[in-house]
Amino acid sequence: LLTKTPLAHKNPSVPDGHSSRGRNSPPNVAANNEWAPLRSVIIGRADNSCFPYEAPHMIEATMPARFHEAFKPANPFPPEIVRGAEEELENFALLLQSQGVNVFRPTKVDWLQTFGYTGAMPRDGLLVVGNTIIESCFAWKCRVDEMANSLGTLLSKLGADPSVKVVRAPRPPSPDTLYNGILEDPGSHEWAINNSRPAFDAADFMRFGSTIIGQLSNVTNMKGVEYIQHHVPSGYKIELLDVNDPHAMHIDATLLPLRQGLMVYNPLRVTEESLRRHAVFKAWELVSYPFVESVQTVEEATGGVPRFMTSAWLVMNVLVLGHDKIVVEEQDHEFAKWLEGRGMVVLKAPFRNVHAIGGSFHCASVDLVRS
Ligand code: DAV
Repeated sequence: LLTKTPLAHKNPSVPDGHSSRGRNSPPNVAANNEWAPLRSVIIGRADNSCFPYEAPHMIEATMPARFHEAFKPANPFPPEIVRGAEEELENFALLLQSQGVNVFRPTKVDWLQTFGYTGAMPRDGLLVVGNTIIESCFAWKCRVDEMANSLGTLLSKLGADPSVKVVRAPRPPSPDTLYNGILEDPGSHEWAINNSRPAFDAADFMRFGSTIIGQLSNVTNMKGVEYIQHHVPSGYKIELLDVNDPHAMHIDATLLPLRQGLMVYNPLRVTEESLRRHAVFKAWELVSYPFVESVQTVEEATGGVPRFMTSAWLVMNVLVLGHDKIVVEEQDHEFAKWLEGRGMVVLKAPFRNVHAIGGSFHCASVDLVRS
């Protein structure tokens, strides 16, 4: 007997890695650290990326000075960079698939049309804690619809699983008062936003089991921290790290946990003493990034591809696959060698064009399942 099964409507840009859960099937969302074996991940998409457009004081606070004039409305990144970045992301996705990781990709979006920025940096927009996905309450106006446009279909699919909780961001109030005046925090930093509504980028937070280490920044305020604390599953607690960086935006070029008990940190931004104040690091080995000198000069070693949006500390923005495996940019030889000396297995991939658009392997991914 032949039964006709209707084919589910599929978005061709999102591989169908998601299946409805049976009793013993693996979870669709479950991750509470940065180093357990990666099983399922979102890898960003670079197509049609445009320079973000924000208030001048925000661009001044967060973006490299020599590129400020590029941050204007309807200004696509150079086409050869976007093409190169999309190839690199595709290659990165295939590399992860070859390692047995289930990979999802965002929907292709015309960011020029939507006055948006990119689909290449999903880490900024989604914080996965346990079975819960929290969408960022973006400070940047050009990013408010980024998750809906690029990952809305996937979020709806994942949210249909009763074991998964998806917390979509509320619309910012109108008018949005976030940029009216600056916020002074007790650490006497001055930030480009105030505390008038919750604002955060997920990339200002890193998971260390039940402790989530975060930072206040030019895109993350105290109301944002309280919002996340309210939505994480019970038992998880956010602690704010004292970070010395007036340009702060995202913590993932500041901290790099390699495995349980071993973390590399950026010595220009945090001290071992400030890290030790957090009980979660009590038994950890904390290693200052070993090549500070070469980071200062790496700008010349990017093969001529400009880094429009980040510092050279992007070298630390790498993805740990678990079992001591790590993906590192293929030209970062010195760091790769050092990691191997610490017992890591280094997989190399080209990513210089993605760097130009605003991040490296950690920024370009969102782990959905680590087990
Ligand atoms: O240069 O520290 C790296 C992370 C961007 N999402 C920096 C920022």
